Amino acid sequence: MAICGRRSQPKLVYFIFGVTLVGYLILSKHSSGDVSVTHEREAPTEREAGDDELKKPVYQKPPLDSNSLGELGRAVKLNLKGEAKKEEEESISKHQINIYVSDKLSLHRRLPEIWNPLCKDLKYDYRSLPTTSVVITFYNEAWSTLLRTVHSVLEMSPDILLKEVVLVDDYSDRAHLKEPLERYLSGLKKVRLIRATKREGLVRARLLGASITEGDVLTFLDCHCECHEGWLEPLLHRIKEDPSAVVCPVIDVIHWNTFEYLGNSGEPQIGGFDWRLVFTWHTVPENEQKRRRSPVDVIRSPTMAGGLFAIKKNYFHYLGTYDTGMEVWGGENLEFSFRIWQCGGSLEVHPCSHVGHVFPKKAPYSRSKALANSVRAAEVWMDEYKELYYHRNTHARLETFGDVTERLKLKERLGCKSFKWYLENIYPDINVPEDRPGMYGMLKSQGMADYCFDYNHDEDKETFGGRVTLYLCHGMGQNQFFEYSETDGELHFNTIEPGGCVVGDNVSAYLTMQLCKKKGKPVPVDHKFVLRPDGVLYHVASQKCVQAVENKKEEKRFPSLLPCSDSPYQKWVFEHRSYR
Ligand code: LR7
Ligand code: MN
Repeated sequence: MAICGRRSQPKLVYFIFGVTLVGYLILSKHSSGDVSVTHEREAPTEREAGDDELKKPVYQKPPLDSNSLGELGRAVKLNLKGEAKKEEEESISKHQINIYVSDKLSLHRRLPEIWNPLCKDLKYDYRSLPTTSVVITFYNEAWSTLLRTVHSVLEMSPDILLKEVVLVDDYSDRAHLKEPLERYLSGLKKVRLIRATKREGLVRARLLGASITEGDVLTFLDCHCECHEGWLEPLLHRIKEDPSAVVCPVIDVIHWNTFEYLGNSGEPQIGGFDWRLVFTWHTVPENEQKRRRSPVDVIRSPTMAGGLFAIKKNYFHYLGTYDTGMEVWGGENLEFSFRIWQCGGSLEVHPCSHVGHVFPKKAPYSRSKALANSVRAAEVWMDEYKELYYHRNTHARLETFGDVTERLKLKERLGCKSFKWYLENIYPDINVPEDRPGMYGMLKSQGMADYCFDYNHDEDKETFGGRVTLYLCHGMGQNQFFEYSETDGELHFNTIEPGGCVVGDNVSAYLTMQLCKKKGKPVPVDHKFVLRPDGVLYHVASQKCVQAVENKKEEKRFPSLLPCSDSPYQKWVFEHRSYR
């Protein structure tokens, strides 16, 4: 890619909410660059020729060199030694992404074709689709992941639909994102760069970007994405059809270490949440499958992951954009999801729109603000259900979260529906815990002082089947948060969704964690317990009682099923505390 002379046009930009955000903006609307144009397909028929003309991207991808690393989304495995190995490791610890590998891949690589074959048959009336501005914010992103995102948008989006790409630098401090980036971008059509003058966090950075856009639709992307063929049309088409639809692409995984593109043409997953307000993925529920007439119809989703979606610009404003009291990272995705549904919109995933996202090994920067952001979401949208969240996250109730009166006024003004309505109509599959007084919190042994039920759930592997143990009570919820449902007789481990249930085994005497039954289905008999007023926890199937047992050899403690007695080791009590 040639770097052309810089033709920038500085311009002051005022943040819509009157904050002291002044950005420096590079506009390069000229066409330049010696990008090679290739025609790989056979000569099209006449009718298609018109279509092909309209589909023409801003830039064509350079000719395919299928031998080059990572082409077509293939995994890259370098057997590095010595200095190179060290460099690779350093790049991982700095970015939590293997940037050493990323740097070796083409910024223009192609992806494998992974969409549902039916998607290819969808026809769009390009002239009548709304235009879009793609907004990408970044904070200290590596060069190659950022620019691969930009090129991928330019090369995968029809020129007539893409108004511009607006990049927002959220006050990064790395040298490559300063002058070198400006120089590089000035050689690209339709790309604008704007800089925040302090760290704004992704919410305000996105709003800063949105405030200068000119397209009809805002499309947000993270700064380490790659767009699949045909990613944009379905989003815009759906919004044209229903201007109150907020539409997400299917998010495919780009592996942080190998850059393999892991997508598939099967049914995509949709978003949910658990009662700690953690975003979760789910398969499409039956009732939604029934509602859809075709595998290429949109899928309604209770929540979104947050980073990748398209929304009509004026509808975004109508809905109150974002909660500008949210800092850095986290919480805004659930807040926005609740708001979209409760205030009359719909949130959908389009199975024909695929975008890859590099999921880092772990968080590359501090995300400590996420808690306050989640509390803001809970306070504004969850009504009395916020208590379920606070029970499971004892720190949350004590967190200072600022002022939300403006957001509550917005809710009032828009006449938004209740959280109860949202749960019943939009997310009927979620388990709503009962949280009856004295039946949630840590489940503490009476005989074995200060030991509580504990389950170590490996969230990445979504492991079930492990043994429930006893561990020193810590009172912080999380691994020690259990809830007894009187209705079902189930002991829920409520930090995971779909919920974990404690299950007793007659033979081994173990209590293990299993996936709970689906909502509305009969309770399996080995899930059933009776919590008696005297603290005895009786397991119905085995007719035994739960006893605190110490395994001296292993120095471990377990709740186990033993014949009932009046031992204090068979007495349990729920305790709920708040700690600072
Ligand atoms: O202070 C910041 N300023 C920023 O501009 C922090 C971040 N950012 C940028 C950042 O450079 C990136 O482009 O904001 C974007 C999102 O940050 P990431 O990539 O660190 O977030 P993530 O991918 O780990 O997290 C997901 O959840 C976030 C909750 O706040 C945001 O909604 C992200 O956009 C979202 N990403 C996705 O939905 C992609 C799929 C991941 C999943 C699930
Ligand atoms: Mn991301």
